[in-house]
Amino acid sequence: MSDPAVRRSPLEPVALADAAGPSWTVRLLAEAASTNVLAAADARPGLVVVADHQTAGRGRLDRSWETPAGVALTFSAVVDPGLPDARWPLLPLAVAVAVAQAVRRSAGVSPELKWPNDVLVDGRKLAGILLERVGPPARGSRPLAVVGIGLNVDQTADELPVPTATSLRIEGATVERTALFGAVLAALEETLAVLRADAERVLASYREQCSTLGAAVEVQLPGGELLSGTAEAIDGHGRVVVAGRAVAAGDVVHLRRHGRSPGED
Ligand code: BT5
Repeated sequence: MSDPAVRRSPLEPVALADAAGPSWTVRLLAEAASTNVLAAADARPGLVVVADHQTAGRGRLDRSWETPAGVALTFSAVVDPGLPDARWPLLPLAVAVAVAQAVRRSAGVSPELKWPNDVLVDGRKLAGILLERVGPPARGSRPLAVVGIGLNVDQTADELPVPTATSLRIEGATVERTALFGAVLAALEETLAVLRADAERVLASYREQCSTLGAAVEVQLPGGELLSGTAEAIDGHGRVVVAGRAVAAGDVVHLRRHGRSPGED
């Protein structure tokens, strides 16, 4: 049984700033429509906007991200990736690697990564990542990335919006949101530094954890076309290669996962 005091432990600005450390400026809001929208509107490297309750959380392609108050982490960190344009497509993969690392370290749960950047446990979604590019804010400066992360921490099954979701609590881990927040930001800084220095290392770590690799998949391409086949590789540009075709953007459905699908026991 969980302790209700831990379960509904509030986020608190000083504790969040301490957990984040000196590289970040944390802005905590009791409620916000979307932390990505707020962070993009005031994009400065190191700003992190956290909402204890996000009321209009955004997913990709006009989808939504839904979490109740007080039980999840929803935040957006503004970073200067310091990458040449050709390396930007690796950013979503690197953020997924960072979130997985933080979850492993703080919760002892080992997630898998679904291309490009879903963080799953046993086929169910634990975290979603929404990356947006802003700027460059001024002439001569570099574009920034708003890294939006939604992480299901303490939800019970009936607090999840879809049956394909899970939370750390459901996976048997009791974790303080504040500590996890600090761990995600630390892992993000670490992974971005590795990405700048040696992108192959991040790709290797991504491939190791990527459950899309080798799976039978269906990819909905941006134009609406459906591509089916085996996901054969994640190439050096972060693209998934399906039936011989390298795909840079699209929605992937895993058709079979080790002989079972999410929801099956
Ligand atoms: C994502 O989109 O996975 C990106 C989600 C990013 C959310 C963060 S929260 C902080 C920041 N501020 C924002 O406004 N957004 C970011 P996508 O791959 O499109 O997945 C969306 C789909 O996931 C929905 O259509 C639902 O099926 C499902 N979903 C919604 N809420 C969920 C949840 N809490 N847990 C698991 N799945 C969820």
